[in-house]
Amino acid sequence: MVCYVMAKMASSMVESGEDVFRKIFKIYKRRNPPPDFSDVIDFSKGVPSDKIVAAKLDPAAVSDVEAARVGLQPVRDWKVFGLRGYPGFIFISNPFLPGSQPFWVRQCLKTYPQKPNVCNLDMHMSPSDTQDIWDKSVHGNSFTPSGKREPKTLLERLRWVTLGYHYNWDTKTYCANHYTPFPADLHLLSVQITAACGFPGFNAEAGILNYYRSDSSLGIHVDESELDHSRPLLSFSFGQSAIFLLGGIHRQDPPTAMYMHNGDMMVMSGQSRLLYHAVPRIVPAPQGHTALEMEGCSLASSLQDRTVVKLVSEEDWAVCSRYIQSSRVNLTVRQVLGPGQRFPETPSSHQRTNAGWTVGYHDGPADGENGKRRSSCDSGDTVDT
Ligand SMILES: O=C(O)CCC(=O)C(=O)O
Ligand SMILES: [Mn+2]
Repeated sequence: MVCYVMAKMASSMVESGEDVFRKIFKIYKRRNPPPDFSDVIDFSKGVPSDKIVAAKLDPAAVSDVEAARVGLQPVRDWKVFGLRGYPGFIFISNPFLPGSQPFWVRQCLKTYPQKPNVCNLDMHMSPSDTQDIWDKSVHGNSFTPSGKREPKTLLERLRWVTLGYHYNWDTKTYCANHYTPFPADLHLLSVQITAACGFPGFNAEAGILNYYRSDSSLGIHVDESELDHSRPLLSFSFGQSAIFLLGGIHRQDPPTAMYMHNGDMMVMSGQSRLLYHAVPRIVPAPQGHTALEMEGCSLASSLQDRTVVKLVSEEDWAVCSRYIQSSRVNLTVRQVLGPGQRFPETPSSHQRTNAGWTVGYHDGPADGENGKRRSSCDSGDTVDT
């Protein structure tokens, strides 16, 4: 049945000029009438699906102590899945230890948006204004100098943050001279996960955080700006759930829809490293998924000296937990350069297009119904997916 629908879509594309991926993206994005979610794969339910296949990890690559230091369960306990037809795609259903996630959520909301990292607000605000996004949002008064009420806090207006080699949304490149140190804690987390997935020696060099509200979406794109595509791309999801669409190498390949819930992780590697993907919709987290109990933090606190994961204060957690009750944070980690590789001399010379169609990248989640994406400077210059 699904195949029949897809075939119909492919043939109607010729008439409408719209590719299959975009059609399915629009179906899942639609509010009225809401789409049928029954085909969306939910790895957390362990629902048998003929699309889900076993994925093999290397549990010996990461000791239990090393895993616990970054807040992960022992690798042998991870619930890991692959997808038929997507070699190199690995889905890990929330591998975090109870109580360790508040730390990573706090890093995403409080620490990583800090300078010298770059965020969307920098594009039209002065460095002093974007200096303390967290403090200004949590403690600042909510009134502008003119006495008018500020509609949103800076934290609520945050849409993306870049780490390490800062992605240039306009040229769609990374470059050697726009680099700030990659967060050591996130590097370690990424190294442990990639080692368990069979990629020793991963070097986390660039990160993109996307902040989604309940009406945000992320356009169809391929992550191909990194110079070494043999290295995997990691993706972490916190807070509300997303419908994630994973397509093929062509826009007319029908994508597979899956839920990404709080704590879930994806690894895109091998033949699945350069596939089209998108987030058409944010959906409410299933009951209990974001209720990250604070008592679990005592586990981290008893190991404080040896762990990367630190105790989150109740005050900070109150802000984080309120945020993720209505929003989603996605964090992707990328290795940009292969071993010994350097950036080409001319910054634009590694931009690529494929015959007949330009491989698009995205410029952060877009809000609302219009199906457009935000430009890097948030100027209203939008790009259609
Ligand atoms: O939010 C997601 O799950 C996807 C993010 C993504 O594809 C990206 O940042 O490149
Ligand atoms: Mn992507």
